[in-house]
Amino acid sequence: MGGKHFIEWYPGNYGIALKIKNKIIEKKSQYQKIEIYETENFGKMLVIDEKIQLLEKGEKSYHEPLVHTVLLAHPNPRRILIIGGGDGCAVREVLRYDIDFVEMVEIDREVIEISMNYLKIDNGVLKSLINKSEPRASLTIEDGVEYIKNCKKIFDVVIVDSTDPVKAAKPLFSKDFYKHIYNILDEKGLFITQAGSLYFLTKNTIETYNKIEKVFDKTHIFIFPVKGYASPWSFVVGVKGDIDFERVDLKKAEKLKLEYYDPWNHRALFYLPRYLKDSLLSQLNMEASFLILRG
Ligand code: AG3
Repeated sequence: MGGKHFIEWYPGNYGIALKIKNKIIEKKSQYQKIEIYETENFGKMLVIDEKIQLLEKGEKSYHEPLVHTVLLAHPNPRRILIIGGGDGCAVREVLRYDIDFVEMVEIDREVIEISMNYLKIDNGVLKSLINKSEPRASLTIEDGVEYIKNCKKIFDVVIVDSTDPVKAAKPLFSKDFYKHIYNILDEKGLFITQAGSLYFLTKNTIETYNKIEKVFDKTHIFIFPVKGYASPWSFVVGVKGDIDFERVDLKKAEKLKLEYYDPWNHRALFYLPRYLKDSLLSQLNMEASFLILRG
């Protein structure tokens, strides 16, 4: 393959490669190495510690299933918390709803600054968080684990938009952290996290599911094809109280004009590949097995 390219390697010597025009910026923050490239066909690309975080043309294939599945399934999502998401795309999607407030907690200020100045796909939301000019949104620069431990507020939906479970993001995949999330949710609440590539980071997917399943009243797992990641990518949803995550509000969905996630086909999310069912079934208790199999 001629020309300059970027490859993210996954376990199994499997990689995702993109032709690039040039590197726009590289910066080492206190926590990680942050890079932005201009790609040939997908606009800008954000890379953290050699791992592709998003492609400008395609990021919605990740942020739509991450945000809209839970916001359309919750009967009245008013108070939202995002852990991570420094590029501003998740909060941009959340602000499309009629909410009371969204709070974003990001550990790395540099991700926000670089995204605001070089990526610029957040619709100006990051600037409004910093200027405090969006009354419905606020930003805290803090480790999500610490924040949640000391948090006295109550939320309807918690979204974890993190990097893979290494370095600073590792504790965001712990059972302890999930317990704290459960505690800051109202009596009815939803929690969602990305859980890695189903085929290439399977251990991450299964472990995340198993931990959340021990803490939440009901747990769902779904996969989605994401541009720029080794798809299918997995997401795990924890339900607290009486909410049916298999139903979404189609009236609300109408106005959103989504590109990738189709709320009219929400149930399709739960038809899992045999591969995932088999891996989960070999490790789960009977009740959870029933849930997985019923699809
Ligand atoms: N979410 C990043 C998901 C993990 C990507 N992992 C990988 N490429 N190995 C955060 C960025 C999007 N807001």
